[in-house]
Amino acid sequence: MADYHQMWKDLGMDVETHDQLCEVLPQAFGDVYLSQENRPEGMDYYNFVVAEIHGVRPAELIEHQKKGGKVFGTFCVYVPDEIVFAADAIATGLCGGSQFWVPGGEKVLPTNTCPLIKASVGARLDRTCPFFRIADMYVGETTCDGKKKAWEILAEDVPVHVMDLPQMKREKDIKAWADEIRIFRGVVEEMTGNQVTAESLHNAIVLINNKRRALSRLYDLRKNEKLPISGKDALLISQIAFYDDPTRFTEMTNKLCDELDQRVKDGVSVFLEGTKRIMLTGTPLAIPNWKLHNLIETSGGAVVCEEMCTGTRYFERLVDEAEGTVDEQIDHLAERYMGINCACFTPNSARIDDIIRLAKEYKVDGIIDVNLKFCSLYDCEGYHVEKALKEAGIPVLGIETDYTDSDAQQLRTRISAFIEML
Ligand code: BJ8
Repeated sequence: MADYHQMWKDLGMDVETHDQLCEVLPQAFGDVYLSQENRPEGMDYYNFVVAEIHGVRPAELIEHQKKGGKVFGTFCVYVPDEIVFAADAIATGLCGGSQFWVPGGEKVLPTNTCPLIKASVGARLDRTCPFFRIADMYVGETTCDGKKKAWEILAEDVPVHVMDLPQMKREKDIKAWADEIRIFRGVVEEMTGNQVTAESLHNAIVLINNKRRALSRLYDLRKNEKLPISGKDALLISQIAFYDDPTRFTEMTNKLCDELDQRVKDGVSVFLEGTKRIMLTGTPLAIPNWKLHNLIETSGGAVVCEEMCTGTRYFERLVDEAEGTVDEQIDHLAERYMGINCACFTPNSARIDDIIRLAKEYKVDGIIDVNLKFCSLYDCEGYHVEKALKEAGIPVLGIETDYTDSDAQQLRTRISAFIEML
């Protein structure tokens, strides 16, 4: 990796502590990713992105800022990137997926907060992630209680705008979300000094839809009997989608899909025949959380789909691309985004329907319902998920875990036993 120490210093980072992270990440990535056999050549791009994770993209964001541009950090798939890009700004995902940042979050949050929140707060307060330093403004949302309180803590250190996400999906709630997007537009326009116009918003909708199309193409390829790509690799691509340049990401993902199309034609699979097809459902797996995919794919299973925010919830369904006024297009955004099924909604039965549909589409043998420790939303919803799956005759295993490796052995035993009985 090139030397980015000066850039990190200029960002006010704790470079010494950050060096410790830089030391362990390549090893972890090598163990989990580079050890795989017969990986598609197109994965070279994503390997490069991870190898330079705190270098290349941060440098691009800083370049954008030097030209007067702004960067917005987001934490949830309900926040519409389109508004940000339409104002000539850049949106980047900020969710923390490493245990490295958790102790920093625990200094200000109760221990029994989910690791995703603790890691995100720790990455900011400990000054050990360039993305968290670069963002001019954080965009929070009122999804779960832990996040709501985390925004208040982060707001002491960085400008935060919170979007009030409704928790039901009645007509008035969709209208309310459209209003929140209108308020967000005003905030973004003020911060950037740029206008969101009908034309720029239309272009941004097409830009982000194209990213969704590429991801959807990638996931469709995982529906094949012979899997041209591992679940681990697909997860990595989903994670990178949150912060890479959308145009380049779309291009590289489509290029990879061309290679995978050829693999399908040639009958190439990265798994042995008879490998059990597993779908994951539940809380998101923020980068670099590769723990479960690694355990499953080294225990006789192949992950074929993630009904997660780092998965289908991120890209399914497009925003209507019909041209119109900014207001009309914002209504289209609200409709698309309110179609995401997060456990913070009640009722959330459409998520159960999604899970059953995806299980059929991806021909899964079994489902692992994953819950990040202390996420009571997904934990409670697990009751309905597991009940519906049992009724549908789809085997399910419920798992609760965090970012540490302390339960890896125990999880491996449970996952192996589950896969064996499929
Ligand atoms: S749309 S899943 S990205 S809120 S895991 S922080 S819910 S306590 S991340 Fe999420 Fe948006 Fe929903 Fe997706 Fe809270 Fe649960 Fe932690 Fe979570």
